[in-house]
Amino acid sequence: MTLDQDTIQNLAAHLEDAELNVRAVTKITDAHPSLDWDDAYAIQHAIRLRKEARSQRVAGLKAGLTSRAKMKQMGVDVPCFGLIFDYMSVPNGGEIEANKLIHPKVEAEIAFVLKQPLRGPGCHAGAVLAATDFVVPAVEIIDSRYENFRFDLASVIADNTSASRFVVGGVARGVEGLDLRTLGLVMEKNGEIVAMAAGAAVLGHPAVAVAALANHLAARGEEIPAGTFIMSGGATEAISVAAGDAIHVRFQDLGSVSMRFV
Ligand code: 0L1
Ligand code: MG
Repeated sequence: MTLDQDTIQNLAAHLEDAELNVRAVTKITDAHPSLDWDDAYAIQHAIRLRKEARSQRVAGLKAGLTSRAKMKQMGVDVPCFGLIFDYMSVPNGGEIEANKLIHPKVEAEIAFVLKQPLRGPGCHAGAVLAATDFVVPAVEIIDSRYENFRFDLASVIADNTSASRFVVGGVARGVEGLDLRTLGLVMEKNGEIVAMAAGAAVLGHPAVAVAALANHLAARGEEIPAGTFIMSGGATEAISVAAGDAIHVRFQDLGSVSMRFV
């Protein structure tokens, strides 16, 4: 770590204010070029504490930048991990107020709910599947607090990996008999197909992203508790949306997820 506690608290306030005031800021590594990933996760944790102090609760965990399409889009080569809060949840088919977001994008994801805890190091996809209660289809709405989505990995981790809203839909299914690698998904924006992928786009298998999260937490002495909801990362590149747009994503075997931006 390179930052002192005061700087971590100030940067957490700066980034959370950007979210709450719907105002983009420059990436924080411009002013703090030595900021490393430990600093970034410490800032993310400080944002968590600020939200919890206002009675907002963690609703789940997320892996981000887990597909080649997203890594290429964002110019990075490793995943990142963040937190999903209760106020970010939008019902399937619901409306999202675009003026509460800076420059939202949507990405289709497979989400896992665990029936057993997962602990690294050495967690792997097989252990994730054995610990999975069910999977559900989901769409994450990301909204980087950085101008023009211009950031580096440390900046985006500190910004809670652009977490903003999420929609869960379709049907919940146990993983027996499901091949999450070949499970296809098609995203439509205003009735036009804008993205397609298969589960394997996420690190070869979406369960690998969940295992990577367990291993990441293990390095901090934490595990993923039973019952945790985990978004495994966008299978496609993220698609920009604005007021007036309708998004509909069909997932093979899992039903669909939709929302409207108003
Ligand atoms: O969910 C994610 O893939 C994290 C995205 C963070 C970077 C971005 O805002 O695109
Ligand atoms: Mg995502």
